[in-house]
Amino acid sequence: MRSVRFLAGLIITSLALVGCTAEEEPFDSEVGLQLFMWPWDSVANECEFIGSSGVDWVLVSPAQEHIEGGAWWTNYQPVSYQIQSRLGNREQFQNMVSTCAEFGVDVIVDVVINHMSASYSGVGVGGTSYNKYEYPGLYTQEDFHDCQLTFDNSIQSYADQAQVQTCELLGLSDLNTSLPSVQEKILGLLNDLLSLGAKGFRIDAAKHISPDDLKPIVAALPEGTVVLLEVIRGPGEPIQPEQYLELGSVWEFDYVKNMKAFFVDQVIGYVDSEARFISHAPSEKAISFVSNHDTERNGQAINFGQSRYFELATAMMLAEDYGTPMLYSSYAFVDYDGAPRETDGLVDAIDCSSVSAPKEFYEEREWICQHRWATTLKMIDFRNRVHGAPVAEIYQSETVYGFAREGKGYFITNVSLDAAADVDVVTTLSDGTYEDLFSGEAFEIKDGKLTASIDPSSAIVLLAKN
Ligand code: AAO
Repeated sequence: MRSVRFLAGLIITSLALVGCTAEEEPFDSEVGLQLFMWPWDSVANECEFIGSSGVDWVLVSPAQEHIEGGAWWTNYQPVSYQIQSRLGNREQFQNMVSTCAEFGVDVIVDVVINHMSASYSGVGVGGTSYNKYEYPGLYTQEDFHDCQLTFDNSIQSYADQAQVQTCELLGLSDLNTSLPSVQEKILGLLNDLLSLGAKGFRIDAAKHISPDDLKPIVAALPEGTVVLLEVIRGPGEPIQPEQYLELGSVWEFDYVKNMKAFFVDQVIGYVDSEARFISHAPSEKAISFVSNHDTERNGQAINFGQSRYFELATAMMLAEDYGTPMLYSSYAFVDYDGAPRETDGLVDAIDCSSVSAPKEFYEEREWICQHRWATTLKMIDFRNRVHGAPVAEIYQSETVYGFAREGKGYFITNVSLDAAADVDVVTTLSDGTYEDLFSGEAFEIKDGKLTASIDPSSAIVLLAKN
């Protein structure tokens, strides 16, 4: 099911920027999927499955030519705006986008436009010779910020807005995005990706680019371009996601932290939905997610190794009505830097076709294929079927959180590691026998109530029959 809900704020932005009408709504997709470090050919092969599972858009890793090296994060150090990376070339990118479009899946591409590389000299994976402040045919020294606010020009404090937006993130040469000539080059990249069929962008490190610098870039994009911004919510910081909402939608990092606190630490810090989302960006401008490639590495989120929690949290995200949910599909790693398996500098093809459930243990570099888990597929269907029904009858006890989607569905989970929980809860469902989407077991609803024992680390999910 397609919905008009996704990024309503973006629509308003687009209306303001380009004067389109509500009928020409730019992006109506509901469920997204980050395919972290997936090569273009593998995304193309997976798109039929992805489209049929009800996922509307995929977020792919940066496509720009990048520095050489074994770590996954070399993709975040561009050296030119050629579409040539360890994930594939320009032709493969275009083929991916058109194949996905055939199956109703839009491609959103991660773009690295805040900075270039941190290495003093080298040759990129597409053959471009560069040094930290010189990129032939693209940028020279004067296109970069020279913040002079810290001893090494690197960001030292997130409490200082000028540092964050003009000094170097992790020592990466920081583009002076206030210059119209730099904005033009960035627009060149974005328009090129759009010409290959991309639907929109994740703006990497958006926090490090002033909204004033981004505004003219976003305003110059064609009508309907999707803009999603990475602005990590940091407590007490001067730069917050809210400052970027007129440009597009933001990933809500507090959602991720709450999911981890709930499932991993068994801390339920909310009673009703208002309290639950109080610190969050408004739902219509937010992307909810369980993890991304940064948070699963920095301990802020549930990660692939906690696959049961990951499965339950993904289910809860799809069951509730906050934000636009983005699924995450990735590979197992032992050390922070570890990249997927590669041959001759290209990430090897991925085959998820045999995956249907989480495993307890994964080998290093094994693809997890979270988006193939049967419960996740059922929950996408659940989400589509309960669409428009408000959250009601929120129930909470020490380790249990449950809620109805008024008259259409019911979700309840017990996060205890070892104790079953007895519940007697109002579901808003009509009386009868229902099959739990999680276990396949039958549950009786009597007088609108579910009276059951919920196993530790599990959920009961019921869907109205009509
Ligand atoms: C690599 C090496 C570095 C080396 C560098 C240059 O690892 O050691 O210095 O090369 O040679 C990725 C990798 C990096 C990699 C980089 C370049 O993650 O390891 O560096 O490529 O190849 C900030 C930014 C945010 C950024 C995040 C990593 O604001 O934009 O750092 N994410 C994106 C990408 C990311 C990518 C880049 C940007 C760069 O998603 O994959 O880097 O293109 C606070 C702030 C956040 C800040 C973090 C940084 O967060 O609020 O804005 O993110 O600190 O630590 C609590 C707080 C929260 C705090 C958080 C910290 O939750 O509430 O406020 O803790 O964990």
